[in-house]
Amino acid sequence: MRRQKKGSKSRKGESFDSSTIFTACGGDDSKSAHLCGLLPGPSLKAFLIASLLLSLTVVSFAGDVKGRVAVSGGTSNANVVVYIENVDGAFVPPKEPAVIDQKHLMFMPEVLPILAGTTVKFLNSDEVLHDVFTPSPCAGDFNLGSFPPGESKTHTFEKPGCNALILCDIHPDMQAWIVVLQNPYFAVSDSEGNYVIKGIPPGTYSLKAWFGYYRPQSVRVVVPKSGTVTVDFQVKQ
Ligand SMILES: [Cu+2]
Repeated sequence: MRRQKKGSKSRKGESFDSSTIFTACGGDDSKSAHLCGLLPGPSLKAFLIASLLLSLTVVSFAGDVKGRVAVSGGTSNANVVVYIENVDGAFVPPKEPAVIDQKHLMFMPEVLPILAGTTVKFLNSDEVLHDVFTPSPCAGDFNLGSFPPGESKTHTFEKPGCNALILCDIHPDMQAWIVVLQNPYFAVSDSEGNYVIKGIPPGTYSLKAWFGYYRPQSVRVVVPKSGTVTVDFQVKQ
């Protein structure tokens, strides 16, 4: 470590007392050398914390991807999931569950992308019984049974790449999709087809657009260290 003059300024503008650092870490004082690394003084601690914060700042580059999705033959451009297929790293699912409500005999939302490991809470805000189940093997082919108004049931979706079809055994017209993804860099298009994915680590990725039974689209995208890349899609049956 380079010796600093007493009272010199760090890069974060904090003043360090170099005598404290060198007393704790030996320097010219061989008697105290054995303490180095075991009992850092307050100034050394502050220096290490400042260095850590600085290094975190350096790696926090991120870019955005946005665009517009057109659904061929559709009456709306909503509910297309646009996502980065794979991003290096392990991502921790949110502690709070995602929510799908059942209201007016519909699942709301009808398309829900989630990070793998996320728990989904199914509410019943109607005045009738609902029964939530999936025939999708990747989601465990579960049936949560019927439950009355005001109650809820939960299920955790573990497998990335699983597109789970969610149905109600009582109302055959009810349908939703839960799209389980490897990372949190995803978005759902609004009725105009607009989407935006923010804060993506810079790199080259496969960007995908998914819409139910339509053919999935895939393009290569280079996410910059800052700024926005625009990618439009047209999804077809
Ligand atoms: Cu139902």
